[in-house]
Amino acid sequence: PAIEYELEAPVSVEYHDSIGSTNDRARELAATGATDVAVVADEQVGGRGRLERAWSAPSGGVWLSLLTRPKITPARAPLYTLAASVATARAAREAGVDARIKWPNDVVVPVGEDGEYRKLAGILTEMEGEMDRVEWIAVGIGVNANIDAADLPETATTIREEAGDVDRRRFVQRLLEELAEYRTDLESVVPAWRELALTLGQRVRVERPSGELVGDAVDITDSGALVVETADGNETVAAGDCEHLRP
Ligand code: BT5
Repeated sequence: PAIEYELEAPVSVEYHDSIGSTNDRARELAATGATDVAVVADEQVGGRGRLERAWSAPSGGVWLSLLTRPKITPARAPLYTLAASVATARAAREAGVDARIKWPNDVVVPVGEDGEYRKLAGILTEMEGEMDRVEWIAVGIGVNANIDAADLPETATTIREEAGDVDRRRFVQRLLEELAEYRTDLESVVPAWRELALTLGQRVRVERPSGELVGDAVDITDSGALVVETADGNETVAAGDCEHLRP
């Protein structure tokens, strides 16, 4: 198989040369009661973004979903998205890419000084549970690794394009190790996130279920919500789409 590789990981790893979506496979595994499994694929033919968007996932990328059952409330689940973006940005930086994080779920490479960027990776966190307890969480991480940028949407970039190909085995291992560390100390991700954030200090437009918000992104909270300073005071946004505006 194209990507079947042995690695020392803190979880068990299931490999696929080609799959619909690693997040769908993680859901299937969740239904069997499994936990601490990473599903990794060379190619996805039905990759998903947030809100039913399609995610391009040709051969050569790092398409990974980690299924785990942390003892947390759903309110803290967004911290897993931040943890995945920090781990991904750090691994990409070690590969020589100027990776930064755009709230909430994008790892990007800045273009110029205006908060513009190209997208290198995206995170899709899905979960099931009750009000007070997460039953399982599937953290989906899609990294444009050893792929020609021409094979992806125009707004995308790849590790190949920015710095040359990476050893995907080591990259995946690195991601899983860092995610395992946050498992025992989830809050420690917040300061790490701040250091890599491209969004903080930007003028932003945030689309959230209750409507649009324009202001300056000034911080994130302990649970990973974005703090936006508007003419009417500060507002925190737990989830939404965020666009960087020109100053
Ligand atoms: C995301 O959604 O960024 C989450 C992507 C998560 C992908 C991983 S791969 C492993 C796991 N299995 C899955 O099926 N999914 C996860 P969102 O923020 O909604 O961004 C989606 C948008 O990014 C699309 O509408 C496109 O505009 C753009 N896009 C699609 N493919 C891309 C790519 N490979 N690189 C950069 N941008 C892309």
